[in-house]
Amino acid sequence: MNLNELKHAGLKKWIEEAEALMTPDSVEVCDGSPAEYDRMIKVLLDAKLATPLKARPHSYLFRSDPSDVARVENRTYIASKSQDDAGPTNNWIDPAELKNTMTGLYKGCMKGRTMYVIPFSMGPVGSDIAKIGVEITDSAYVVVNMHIMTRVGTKVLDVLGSDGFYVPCFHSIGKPLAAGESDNGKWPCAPLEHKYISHFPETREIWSYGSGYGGNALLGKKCLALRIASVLARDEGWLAEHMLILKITNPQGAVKYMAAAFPSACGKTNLAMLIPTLPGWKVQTVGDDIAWMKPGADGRLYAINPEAGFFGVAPGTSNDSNFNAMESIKKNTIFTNCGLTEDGDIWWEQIGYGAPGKTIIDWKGNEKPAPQTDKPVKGEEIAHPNARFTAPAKQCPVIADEWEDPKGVPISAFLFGGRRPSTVPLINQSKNWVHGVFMGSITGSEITAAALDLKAGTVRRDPFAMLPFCGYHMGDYFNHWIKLGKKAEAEGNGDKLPKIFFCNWFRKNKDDKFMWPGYGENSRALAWVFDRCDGKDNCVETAIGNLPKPGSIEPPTGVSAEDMAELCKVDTEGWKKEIADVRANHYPKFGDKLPKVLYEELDAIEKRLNG
Ligand code: OXD
Ligand code: MN
Repeated sequence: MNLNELKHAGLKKWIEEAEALMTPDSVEVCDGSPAEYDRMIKVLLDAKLATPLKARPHSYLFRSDPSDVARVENRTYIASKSQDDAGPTNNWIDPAELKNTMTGLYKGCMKGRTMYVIPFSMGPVGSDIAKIGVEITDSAYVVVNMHIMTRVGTKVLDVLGSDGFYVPCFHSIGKPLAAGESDNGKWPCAPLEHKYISHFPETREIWSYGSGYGGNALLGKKCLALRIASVLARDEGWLAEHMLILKITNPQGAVKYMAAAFPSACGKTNLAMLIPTLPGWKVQTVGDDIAWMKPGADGRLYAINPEAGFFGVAPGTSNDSNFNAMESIKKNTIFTNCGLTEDGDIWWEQIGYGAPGKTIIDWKGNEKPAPQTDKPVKGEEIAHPNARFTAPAKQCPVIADEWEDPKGVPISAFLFGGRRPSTVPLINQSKNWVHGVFMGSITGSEITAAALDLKAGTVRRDPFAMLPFCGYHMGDYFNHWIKLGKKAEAEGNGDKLPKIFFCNWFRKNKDDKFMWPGYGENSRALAWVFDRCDGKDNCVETAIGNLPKPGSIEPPTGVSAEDMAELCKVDTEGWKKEIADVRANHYPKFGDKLPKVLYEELDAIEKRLNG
């Protein structure tokens, strides 16, 4: 599409200003067509950045620069006018200063390249809950990934009209090309000290520079759908959350939808696609990473998945851990930083089988002996531990029919969880909304000896799994949740709000062995939650919440009755320590903005534990 065909004068002006600053050789407005996708792939093949995979139709492997393999949290900024609005858990730079620095970097940054303009919708095009963004980028890799992860193109411009709202997103890999120069197989990006992933919450803008990878570059995902959207949600009275959305059907055919927040790498994609071991139960997927939720006219919270694809962590994904993900990536998939086998397929650690053939190319492009088993060898990984697949959500065999319903699906339950080897029970229902917000606020994973910056055994808190993704002060964010509950109650809709649960699939016994098998067996906990939402008599009230009544969750094979009892009991001493840790080390981080009712909740639980 030609720039002059754009109906939106503000958008046209913004693009022209970007062109003048970044001086690309040409500008293309993306139409989102399959032909455009194929043309971008050709550009990437010609630049020797993409490798076609013989074993998977229409699928390609990319190898990034070893310095550009993950989100860069220490280069990610929330540049609100006042530092206090960004809060103590976000990096902050004054917006004028940051724009000044980045304008310097953007000057001439697209020389020798094409500037692609990607109009995209987060959420079904035209949905009341959806939002439009426009990303300007000089990376064809970003264009193809955005094609899969969002809805791109002319249809989005039609909804935008001549004066619609969009979130403007600048992205450059920060590697201009000299005359006649080509990438020639070398992933283009800027050095770490020049990388910036910046958010301007007041003006709803995103400026990213220097990285071509994942959440740093596909700006619809973490940048728009979480950091900027969390600010929009605060201002407009809805929720933008780091949550999967699943549909669960019981043997009688009744349906509920649940949304769950876990810190990164706790198995959200696996839970969203799980195959229940409980006979007669069915789980289907609505989303695996992000949920946008708005109160509907009936007082219930309706959720959409703003994304159109899965950007999943590859290592660890196998037919055993996530069969449906493996089925989703059989074709039309982009792989990044995976191994390449002799027979032209991808491979990664814990894929379920050793690599076929004699040799394999690792994620750095080096030939290695093909591993006989899929066990990871620290520091010698064939696939980078954060290697990814980008696959269309519609390819998931268990995608729910209504996953693109513009009005969203009504949520019955929220689940919060992390990796907690001790203390936190398998599943626990909050006593009320505020207690549920308390559960979300103390979510986190216990760190292992592998993490260098904290003492093993301490809990790295990741409240609501939003710590790296909240675009404003986390204390205000907790308050936003509290207010949403109060408002629903004031309107007589308190009982329509989702019920809130704390869960933990990662309890260990004294021998450091997992007590719960997880994966498909988690359906047992989901079924209990389902029945809880219907008010079934399957719980006991305790000091820490409503726990499963003995016998209400049938233990899976291999879990003894004693272990089951242990998984579902109150560890009074453990919880006293937990409360003390939250009081001394966690809540004070948020200063005056920590809602008082959460301290009151802490006091109340402590009192019950001592009582
Ligand atoms: C992700 C993350 O990539 O949470 O989804 O880090
Ligand atoms: Mn995520």
